Amino acid sequence: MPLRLLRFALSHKHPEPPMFTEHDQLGKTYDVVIIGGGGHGLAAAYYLARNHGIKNVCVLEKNYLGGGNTGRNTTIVRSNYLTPEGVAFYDRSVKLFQDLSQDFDLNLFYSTRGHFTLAHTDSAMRTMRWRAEVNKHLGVESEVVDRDFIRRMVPEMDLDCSGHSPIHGALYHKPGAVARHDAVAWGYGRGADMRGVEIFQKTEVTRIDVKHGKVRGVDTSRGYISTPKVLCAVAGSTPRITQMVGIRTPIVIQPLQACVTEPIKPWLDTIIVSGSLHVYVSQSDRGELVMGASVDPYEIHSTRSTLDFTEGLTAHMLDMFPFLSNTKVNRQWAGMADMTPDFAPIMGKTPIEGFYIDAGWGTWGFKATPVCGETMSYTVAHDQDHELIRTFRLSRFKELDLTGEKGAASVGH
Ligand code: FAD
Ligand code: PYC
Repeated sequence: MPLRLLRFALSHKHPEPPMFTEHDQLGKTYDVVIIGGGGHGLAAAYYLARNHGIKNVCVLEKNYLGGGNTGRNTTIVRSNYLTPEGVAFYDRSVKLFQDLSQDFDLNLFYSTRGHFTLAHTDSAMRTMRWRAEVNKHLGVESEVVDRDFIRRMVPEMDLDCSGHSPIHGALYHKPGAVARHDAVAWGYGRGADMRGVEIFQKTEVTRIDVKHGKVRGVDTSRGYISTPKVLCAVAGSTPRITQMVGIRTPIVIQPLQACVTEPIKPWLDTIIVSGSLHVYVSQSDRGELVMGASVDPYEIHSTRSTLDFTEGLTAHMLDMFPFLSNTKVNRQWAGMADMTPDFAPIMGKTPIEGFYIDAGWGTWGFKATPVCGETMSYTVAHDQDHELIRTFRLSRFKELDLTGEKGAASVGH
């Protein structure tokens, strides 16, 4: 290797410009401690500082920012949900996404593509009509479309799916979009940092100090912090954290896997989801097909990935798009999805004073990142659940008052 290159390699004179400040030491006390440096934790920190002037806040991340489900998802953003409460909540998120690149001065590659949820049976068509009516009623653009419409928009698709499961029609949701997931985390992180929030990577919360039903502080891998308020935003690690404060939730952790192909020429400018075939796919700006399936059918707290998944997914992709038979899968991975029985999140205050939860994000939480930040920061600042999240309160399970969103989940489960 030429000596000149080696000198650059060994020099510390030209470090990469940091996205946010690296603090040497944890403070002794903060007004709010946020556990989890994924999109949700960072967004809550950003809006606490920006909307509520609460800046004595730290975000503790046991690995690196965005390394959890935020950096592992297939980046689909949409608001075509089933319940009126769900539609209103996710619609707010889609609206917040529109201005984020400008707010952050960072390109999030937010790209509105249109989103098809395919129906392969009469009963699926009924659910699509139901969703379309609820969506339209709340001002969200969704409509049931027929095979001709789908053929015009995606001429490459075999609408008979090789005879296995012919497509009857679809729910078409024009605002459906994709965005660059890491950039969302970085944008919120940088924005929070610029407003005085302290972010610590490689810092794990190991215990939560609760006395007489009230939060007093947290133990971390770098020492103790005293605080009256803790926000738990750890997705697939939620059961470990709720155990620390003695709260039970119905969350179970199931792996959700995804993969990308090699880059190929652009041919897919929309997002396709098939619940019956357990497939969702979009094409990235680099040309890769970004694809996923439903959750693995068992509880396991691990991010291992399997050959079974790739075989099942690619077989169903070929039912719809047989011309891809020579396309290579380049990478695959998994995240830990925090699944709830009704496919809606768990958000808000808890029976422990000063302990707030933002969890149950399963396979559907990336799109909610902005609205979670906005509503959870309000909830923490005012010690009162924001009106948009009341339907997601933890106590709904005890009250048997569920918010059933299974019919709007991205794939069959
Ligand atoms: P995360 O990003 O997981 O962040 C939580 C963080 O907490 C992690 O970084 C973790 O290291 C940290 N942490 C855990 N324990 C501790 C501790 N003790 N101390 C400190 N830090 C801790 N949603 C969509 O809307 N659209 C999609 O297309 C989509 N596709 C998906 C595809 C896959 C393969 C997966 C896995 C998920 C998908 N999702 C999708 C869901 C979405 O990714 C998640 O719901 C969302 O990213 C959750 O964000 P978060 O910030 O809550 O959690
Ligand atoms: O919630 O739209 C979604 C989604 C797509 C893939 C995984 N989740």
